[in-house]
Formats: sequence, structure tokens, C-alpha cells
Amino acid sequence: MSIDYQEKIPNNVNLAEDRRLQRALEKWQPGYQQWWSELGPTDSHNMDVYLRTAISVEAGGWANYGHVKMPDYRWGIFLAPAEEDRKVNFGTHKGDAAWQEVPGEYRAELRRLIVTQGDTEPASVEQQRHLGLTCPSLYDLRNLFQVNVEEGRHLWAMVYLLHAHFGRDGREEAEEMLERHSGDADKPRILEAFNEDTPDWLSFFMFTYFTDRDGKYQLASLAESSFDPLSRTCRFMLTEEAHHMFVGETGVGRVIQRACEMMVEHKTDDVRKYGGIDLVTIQKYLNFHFSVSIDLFGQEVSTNAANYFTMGLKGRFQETRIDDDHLLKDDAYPVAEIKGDEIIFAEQSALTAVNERLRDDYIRDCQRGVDKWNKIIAEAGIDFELTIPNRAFHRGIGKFSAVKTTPDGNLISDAEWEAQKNKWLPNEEDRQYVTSLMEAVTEPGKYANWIAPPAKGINGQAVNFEYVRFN
Ligand code: BYC
Repeated sequence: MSIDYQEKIPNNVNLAEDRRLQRALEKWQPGYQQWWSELGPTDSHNMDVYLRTAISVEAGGWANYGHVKMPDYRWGIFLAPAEEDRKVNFGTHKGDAAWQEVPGEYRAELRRLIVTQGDTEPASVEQQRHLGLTCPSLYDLRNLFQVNVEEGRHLWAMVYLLHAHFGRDGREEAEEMLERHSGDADKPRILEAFNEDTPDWLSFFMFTYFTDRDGKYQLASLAESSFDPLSRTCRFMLTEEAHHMFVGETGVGRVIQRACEMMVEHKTDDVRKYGGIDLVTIQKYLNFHFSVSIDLFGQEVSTNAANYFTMGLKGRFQETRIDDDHLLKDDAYPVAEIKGDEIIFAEQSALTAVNERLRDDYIRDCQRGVDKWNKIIAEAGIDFELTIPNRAFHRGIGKFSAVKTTPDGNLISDAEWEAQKNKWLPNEEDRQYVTSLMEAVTEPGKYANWIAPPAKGINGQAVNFEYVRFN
């Protein structure tokens, strides 16, 4: 089914047949547009950007590419096609037909999950809003805006669910999505990682690699939901999410590649002299973004998560491919904990450990990209390996938030942490240095000195294509 872009709100949910819902969403729309113009990408109003827009939700050929004036981007509501006879696949209702409406007894929990998910989407746009002013190339500027418009669309996806299925309190929650702001002292975003700054492009690439990947795992778990509209909307969001992680993986890879070129050319590790970002600094940024992102999986042992699972609201990653009873009443799962001065793994109820299991899936996935980055370094003949820090390092949520560790996971005193932390996390000087490199490069085909050009362009276009036109 292709999507009609003549409608005020493009959609594949037959909005025209539900006038009340359509009116409610059309009432929310101007507030969204105002939010975008105030807190979306700075000074982007006159730019024509080579963006992809969803024109269908079928697996092949769902996206259309073309130059779009930024404020005219059409945010729509798209659900993946319904699966015939879809069933509840886990928890106490396993085997029942999937729900098309919210069960009254789970309303509060479902609403909370949808609001938490929705809140992250505009938050990331707010975090990234000034980056366009210092883009390293038109290619990167276009990728930033692509990520931003799709995060905006993901907010629409959650707002649709709130409006369509939660009545008046759903509409109030949708309003509040535009009232909370990243880093706001009075009304911050819900999850901590979304109140951090994304002040420079190295942070942006790390964020899209590590934090958007949390999005992938959370959306995949919500795609298992017995509440079918949530499942279908998350399935389509995942299609878009893949590009965001690609931007992160290749972005960090290109920064590493440029550092390696400079190291080889000048026979030194200290590429700052030549305007590059040294591998030690890249490792510190990695440590920061990984540790902040694994906080997003919640507590290691969580009764909230166990309840969501038992109720059938939020499953495990690829739930139906797991070979067990999908009830988890008597199963165990190894969970990291502190014993004496060591971190050990101890068996816990698998039901209360579903957050931790998802974190494990995520950590394995993170490692794959880091392996690719290390391959770039090894191919340059350089003896250096980037590593993912231990899960206990620099944590703000869960039991490790009570201790201090080295990146290897050795417990240390507060005094030792204070003495060493500048070696492990970006310090003021590192951040100032990276910031000093951030200057806009807007000539087609030109790339900032600290980053290598991409291996190829977007949608078969050349790397020197005019991805953004300024009017
Ligand atoms: N920050 O039992 P626990 C994305 C709270 S990213 C602050 O472990 P639960 C994207 C928690 O609320 C994906 N507070 O909690 C990426 C609870 O509070 P109460 C976003 C936190 O609920 C890039 C208490 O601590 N989607 O899409 O099992 C760009 C106990 O914790 C945090 C979702 O997150 C935290 N990090 O787990 C754009 C999916 N962690 O009850 C977009 C929906 C925990 O004591 N959310 N707390 O008041 C969830 O499934 C769950 O809310 C969480 C937390 C997994 C996040």
C-alpha cells in the first residue's frame, strides 16, 4: 500500500475513516511543528536536503529519495503490515490472539512504556540541534538531518498510539512530550542519557552507534508486544533505525581511519598536532557513550521488567526464536554482581533478569562494530586496540552505580577514581580540543581534515553530490 502525501498527516492507518482521531492529531500537529522550528535543527529552514521519505511499508522499495525543504518534510504515521492470526508469544496470555485494543488492566504499564519510548525521540533531536552549524561535510549534514527527521517521525509513531488508544490521558501525555526538554532543569527528559549534551560530531557518531543501538534493542523488545499496534509501529521504526546506526558505525570508522592515516604519514601517535583526533581520545569517548547507553537497560534485577514480560507487554530480543517455554517461571539467568571486591556472575530468576539479558544481547552487538574499527587500525599497521569497557564502569543506574571501577572492571576507591578518571573519560581539555576542530565544511565533495570521506555516497550518489542546497 503506498502512502498518500496529499493528506495533512500522511498515514497507512486509515486516518480519514476516524474523524475524531484525525482531528485530535491535527490539533497536536501545529505544536509539533512549532517545537521543530524552535528546538529542531538550528538554522535549517532554508535548506533543501536530500532526504528519504517513507512511501510504503513493504520491505522492498519503501523509501523515496529527493531534495526536500527541511520544514516541509512530511511526518507520517506508518505501521508495518498486520501479521495474520498473530498470537501472544510469551507471558501468562501466551497462545491468545494478539490484542488490537489495550487491556484495561495493563493500561498504566503500556502507557508508561510508550511514553518512555516516545520521550527519547524528540530528546535526541534537541540534543543534536546545533550540530548542523559545524558539519564536516554536506554528506554528514544530510545524514544528521535524516536521523533528525526520522526521530521526529518516531515521536509521531508513539503519539499516534497515545491518541488512538489512551483517550484523554493519552492526549495529555502527547502534549507533555513537547513540554519536557533535554537537559531542562525543571522538565527534563525521562531517561538520563537523553539529558546529556551532544556537543560535537564525535559525540554524535558515538551516540548514533551506542545510544541508537539501545533504541534498536528496546524497539525489538516492544515489537514482540502482544499489543499489536505497538508491535507493528516498532517493526517499521526498526527499518529506519538501521540507517542511524550505520551513520554512527561509519562515522566513528572514518574518524579512526583519518587518525591512522596521520599516524602513518607523520610517524607519531600524537595526531592532534596535525588536526586529527587521536585514538586515545576516541577510546575515552567510546567509554563515555557505552557506559551511558548501558544504563538505558535499567536495573539488573527488575520486577518492572518481570511484570512487563509476564503481562505480555515487552518481550525479549527475538522472543519467538528463543527455545524455552516463554514463561520463565522456573528458569535462571546469570547476572553480574559485586561480591567482596570482585564482579561475579550469579544465577537469578530469568524473569527478573530480562533487562540484563537484553543488555547482554546489546553488548555483543556493540562489539561487532568495535571489531570493525579495530580492523581499520590493524590494516594501517598500527598496534592499538579499542575496547568496550566493563559493564560496571562509570554507571549511573543499577548496582554498579554504587561503586567505582577501572575500564577493566577492577573495583577502586573514590580517591583513585578521582585521580584517574581523566585518563578514562573525555576531560575538559579533550572536549575543548574536539570542539576546536568543529568548523562547517559545506562545499560539495570537501571533508573536514579530521575525518575521512565515506567509502560511498547515499542511494548510489557520489560522495561529492550536493546533498544539501542552501537557499
Ligand atoms: N534513567 O526496574 P527498572 C531510543 C528507573 S532509546 C532514568 O530497571 P524498568 C532512541 C525506572 O524508570 C530506547 N531512570 O526499570 C535512541 C524505574 O523507576 P520507578 C528507549 C531509570 O522500567 C537514540 C526504576 O529506575 N526506549 O529509542 O524495568 C535516539 C527502576 O528501574 C533508568 C525504552 O527505554 C534510566 N536509564 O527499565 C532516539 C523502552 N533506568 O518505577 C531514540 C521503554 C531505570 O522506580 N522503557 N530507571 O519509578 C523501558 O522498557 C524501561 O522504562 C527501561 C527501564 C528499560 C528504560
